[in-house]
Amino acid sequence: MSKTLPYSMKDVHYDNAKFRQRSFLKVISQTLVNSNMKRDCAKCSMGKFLVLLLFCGLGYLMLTHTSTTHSVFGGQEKDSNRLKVGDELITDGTSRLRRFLRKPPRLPPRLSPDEIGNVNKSVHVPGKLNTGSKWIDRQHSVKKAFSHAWSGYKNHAMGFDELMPLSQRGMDGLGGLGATVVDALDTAMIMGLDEVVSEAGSWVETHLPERINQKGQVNLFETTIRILGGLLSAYHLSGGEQGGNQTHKGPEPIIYLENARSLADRLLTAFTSSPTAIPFSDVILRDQSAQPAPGGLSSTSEVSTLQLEFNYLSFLTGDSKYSMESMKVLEHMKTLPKVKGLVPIYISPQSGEFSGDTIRLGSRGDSYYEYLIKVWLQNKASNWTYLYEMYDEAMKGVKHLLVQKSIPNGLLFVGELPYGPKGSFSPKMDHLVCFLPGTLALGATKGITKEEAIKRNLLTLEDLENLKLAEDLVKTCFEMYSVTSTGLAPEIAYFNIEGNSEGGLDGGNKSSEYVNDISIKYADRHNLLRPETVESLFVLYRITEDPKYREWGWEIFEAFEKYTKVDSGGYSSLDDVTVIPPHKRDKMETFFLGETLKYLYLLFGDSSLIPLDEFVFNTEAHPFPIQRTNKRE
Ligand code: DMJ
Repeated sequence: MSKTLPYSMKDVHYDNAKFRQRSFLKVISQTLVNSNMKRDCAKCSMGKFLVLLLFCGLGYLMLTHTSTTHSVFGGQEKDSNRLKVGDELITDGTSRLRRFLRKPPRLPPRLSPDEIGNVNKSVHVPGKLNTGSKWIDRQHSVKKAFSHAWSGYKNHAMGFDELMPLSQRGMDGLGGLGATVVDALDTAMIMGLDEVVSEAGSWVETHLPERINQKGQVNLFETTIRILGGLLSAYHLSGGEQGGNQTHKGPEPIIYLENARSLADRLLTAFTSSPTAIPFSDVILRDQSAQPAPGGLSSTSEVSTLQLEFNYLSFLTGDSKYSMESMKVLEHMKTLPKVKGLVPIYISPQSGEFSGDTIRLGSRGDSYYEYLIKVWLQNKASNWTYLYEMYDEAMKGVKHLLVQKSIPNGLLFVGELPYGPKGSFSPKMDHLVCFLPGTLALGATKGITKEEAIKRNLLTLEDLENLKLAEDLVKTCFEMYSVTSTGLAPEIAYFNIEGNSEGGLDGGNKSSEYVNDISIKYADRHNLLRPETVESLFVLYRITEDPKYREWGWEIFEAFEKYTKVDSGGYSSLDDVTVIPPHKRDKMETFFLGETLKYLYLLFGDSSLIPLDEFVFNTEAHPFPIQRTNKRE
């Protein structure tokens, strides 16, 4: 494994002083230098000397003048300031002068040439992103796709977890709680599809309570992110928090909250029956009991991807038990040994320790990293700074240990350490890892636009580095689609690196610039309609406002339309994305309606719809409002 940083500041050319917060004295001295005062000083006349004196006097007055300034991140204040986004400091003139005299000059967040271009454009006009009928039309196409997916499900599989679009029937792969109904519900609300909301909502009201009481084994994580998460966001979006002022068709919002609570009361047994803070992986709903997965271990990502949902439920009900139990997991994980913030993908509910050495941001690891920053963002009022610190350290670990560049054309990617930090590096990247660009961008600006964050001087150099990494990685994720014949990504890609070419097929699109950088193994050629890349495109678009992310999203959407649409209703997974026509697989995952189409719809729509500084999306794309106050106590 290369010891040099594959991704480092050498790739970021920040060299623009334009946005520095400069001291007034510096402004004056630089003005003098720029106007050749230095060169002319030798022959300085008395008049010029007086002008110089005047400038100095003015400078002193400005320095000592009392004023309100925004806190600034950077230099020595970086760590303590990082957590104070938006705070304002009142400084008095004397202390300001003292600071100026004592401290070395604070490093400004410098800007790359690209950034200079962006920032120099005219001031951001709200809504300017969303003009143009092209995007309205494209957003409408996504809505039509959702209706087509829903109609297939409704006609052939209503009440089952998933649609089998080819055989036109349903299957229960997630425990039988009607997962597609609940996963799709808030997407329909966001799209304003009243009829779907009404159909899905009535099903929840009529059937879900009984299912929750009577069904058997369910996975704690899947049930939390899809069902509990879907119910909670439906409650919010239907106006539940406005005291029954219903904003959508369907049942009274309280129905969603009651179901959420009844389900969560059962899911809690996974926590309470474990001998440690780490919950068991499965719950038997009708028995209200829990059990470990076969083999005894839980996935790291699964036990650490429950907190947004349980916290929000505590907030809504005023009952702290949900939040308390789920947060014990993260509080415990804080104490465990890590490798530069990175963690193994298994953990034991029996011992509470990590198990094995495998480190990756793909399956079983992914949303651990996502929830560290999102739970912190959701609960700023709780001051859980340890979460931000864990996230920050982990992202440094990612950059040092997992990010490399492919050959011959230099795509940045996130690989794996299957045998821990002392073992060899694997250039394997699951499509699941493509959540990371979005998470990195969100962690950098905390949901506001990059332009706004720069204007308010809120970004540390680390934030800018993470944002740059996010932009590079989302390009790689997009290229994982572009290199294939179908324009759809495989489940797993391998990147060719110096001294390690894994072998495998190329994607089949010979005209792609990166066809020699990416290999696909025979067993990994399938596509499950996953959302991670369009999720990151959506977040990157909202944050950078760069229209290329919308164009990339549109290309992906068109490929889904072309190759996965089933005439009789629904969309199918594919067996092989490298051949045309691809063989269809008889399954439509619930997250195609819950996540993939929702993110595409939001990507093409107005940025005031579910703003990223006011909502946090759970890992299944269910948006919860960010809590400004904490009702847990
Ligand atoms: C979803 O259930 C969630 O996004 C989860 O975090 C990862 N896997 C699927 C989508 O690919």
